[in-house]
Parts: sequence; structure tokens; C-alpha cells
Amino acid sequence: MSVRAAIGLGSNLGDRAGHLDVGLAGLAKLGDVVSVSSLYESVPVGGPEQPPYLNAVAVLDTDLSARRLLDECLAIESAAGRVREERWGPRTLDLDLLLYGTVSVDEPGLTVPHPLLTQRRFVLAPLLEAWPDAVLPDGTAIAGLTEAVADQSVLRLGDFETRRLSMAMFLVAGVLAVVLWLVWGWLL
Ligand code: A4P
Ligand code: MG
Repeated sequence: MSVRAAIGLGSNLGDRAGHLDVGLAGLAKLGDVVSVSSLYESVPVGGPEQPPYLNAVAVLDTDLSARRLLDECLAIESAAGRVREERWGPRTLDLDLLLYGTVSVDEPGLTVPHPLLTQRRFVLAPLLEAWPDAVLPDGTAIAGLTEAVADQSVLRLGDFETRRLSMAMFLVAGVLAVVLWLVWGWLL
């Protein structure tokens, strides 16, 4: 039987949006992606001084166990060039298993719900957008947790599709400008 899970995606190195795209493409192979939040720009929480993050949350229905899902997420991170240097340090791609249905897991190397979920606006804001009626295993609604973290700086950007569309329009405009410039030169 499939379980609805939420995965948090984060990146603050290199082509951040490109890394999140790679993460999302990898997640699509692990189940049915039912919802993806917008992208959120967020101030780093914890760790050394580091660049701002792009964060998002994907919700998927999966037949994988929580352990297998996390292992697959770690493999996707590695494929995106993730190198672990220090805890909470900068990274090309971070995938965190936030929720796995309403199941609680507390094993070596796997804690679900993610232990810092309730303290982070960069997780709660996209999670609420992608899965508005999500609840913790104890029945607490995610919707009720956001007020306590409202002071953390998180900015909602456009969604994945809008961003792809604006990149395509930017490219088309660039090509048109070059063509016009060539025609202009040829006419003169
Ligand atoms: N692990 C256990 N449970 C989980 C779970 N539910 N999901 C283990 C993911 N991993 C889980 O993680 C260390 C180990 O945690 C994994 O090997 C896995 O077995 P890691 O990714 O190697 O190290 P990390 O990410 O530096 O540590 P941690 O504690 O996972 O940090 P977080 O919670 O991922 O936070 N600020 C902003 N604005 N945006 C961010 O995305 N991210 C972090 C990292 C810090 N500050 C941030 C952001
Ligand atoms: Mg992590």
C-alpha cells in the first residue's frame, strides 16, 4: 500500500534551481509526485556563514519503505555532487524526509518526522503550500505551526513551471535580439 511522504529540497551552491530540478526528477522515479511547492529563497539557519538557500517541498505517494526512501534520497544527493563537509554546511542538494504518512520512526540514521521540521519556516511554508492538510503523527496540524516561526526570513518565488517558462522566454528574446542585430548590420 502506498504512503504519502513529504521531502524537503534545499540548495545553496552553484545552480541552485538546477539542483532542485535534478532532485525533483530523481524523486519522480520513487513514486507519484502529487504536489510540488513554489521555490522559496531563505536565509541560512545554523551552520557557518553561507549563501542563501532555495528551498521547496515535494509530496509523493510511494510504495517504498521510509528507510529505502531516505537511502534513495541520499543517492540522488550524491548524484547532484553533494559533498559532506560539516553539519549544516553549504550544499548543492539536500533532501530531507520530512513526513512519511503519520508514521514515527526513530532509528539510527533515520528520524521521521524530521526532528527540526517544526522549528523551520523554510520547511513549514513550502510544506503547507504543497500539503495543506498535513498532520504530525500526534495529530498536530502543520497549518498551526507556522505562526511560531513567522520571524524567520523566507521569500516565496515563482513555481518550477513559471521559472522554466521565463527561462525559455529569456532565451527566445536573446535569439531574436541577435537576429535583429545581424539583419540591421546587413541592411546598413
Ligand atoms: N537523517 C536522519 N533522519 C533523516 C531525515 N528524516 N531526513 C540522517 C534526512 N536525513 C535524515 O544529514 C545527516 C544524516 O541525517 C543523514 O545521513 C541521514 O542518515 P546530512 O544531510 O548528511 O547533514 P546535514 O543536512 O548537514 O544535517 P541535518 O541535521 O540533516 O541538517 P538539515 O536538517 O538537513 O539542515 N537553512 C536554510 N535556509 N535552508 C536549508 O535548507 N538546511 C540546513 C541543513 C541548515 N540550514 C538551512 C537549510
Ligand atoms: Mg539533511
